[in-house]
Amino acid sequence: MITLALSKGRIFEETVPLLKAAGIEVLDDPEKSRKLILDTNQPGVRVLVVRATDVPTYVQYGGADMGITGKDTLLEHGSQGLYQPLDLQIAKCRISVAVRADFDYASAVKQGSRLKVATKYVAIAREFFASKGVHVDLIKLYGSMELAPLVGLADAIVDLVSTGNTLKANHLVEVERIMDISSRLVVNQAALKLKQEPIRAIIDAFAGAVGKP
Ligand code: PRT
Ligand code: MG
Repeated sequence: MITLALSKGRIFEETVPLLKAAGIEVLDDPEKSRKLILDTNQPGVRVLVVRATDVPTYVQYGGADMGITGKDTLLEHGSQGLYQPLDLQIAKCRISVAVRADFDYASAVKQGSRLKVATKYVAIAREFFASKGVHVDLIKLYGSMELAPLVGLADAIVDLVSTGNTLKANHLVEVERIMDISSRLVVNQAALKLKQEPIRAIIDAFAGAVGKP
């Protein structure tokens, strides 16, 4: 049995065509079903529905043989024990610094001001600002980072941006692009040895389908 950990929403939706290329069809819709273990048309393959941030943990500890997760999540979680054979080029976005449109970020940085930064990505933010030599107080949030600068909780946020519409709707502007993000296939190292043949077949099928509509 091969167990694949996926999160609902954009990653699941963008993984469906890759699974199809591997001859795998998920039999339930995770948005409609309350099941957390989904059967597929292949008796030897099942899908676990987990929170996006939990995918690396399931794969690392062998609760799943493989999973699909954003580079943001991997960098924040760490990738110990995870084999990363493929960038799947799905769920693309970037991780950026954004501030209120009326906040002069460039001057604050130039003057060496201490910045209050709200983010779910404290490791990525800490490393980025350290590399720039900017002193920051990091405030950990679990969602809706865009709200923090609007109510004075923070001067800046570090968050994912894709269309930019969420920033715009909240009168925020992107002032730095930290890095481009896409989702990766991650595989449990022990599973790769024990179930080499079926796992290799899935990796190869995904590799052949990457970037194809
Ligand atoms: O939503 P939930 O709290 O359950 O978990 P999650 O946010 O971790 O999961 P999910 O499914 O929302 O995101 C999973 C992965 O998709 C992320 O880890 C990224 O790798 C990737 N991804 C790609 C994105 C986006 N694009 C994205 N735009 N994840 C989140 N967003 C959010 C962003 O945080 C911001 O609030 O969408 C908003 C901005 O979108 P635009 O289009 O308005 O710029
Ligand atoms: Mg989300």
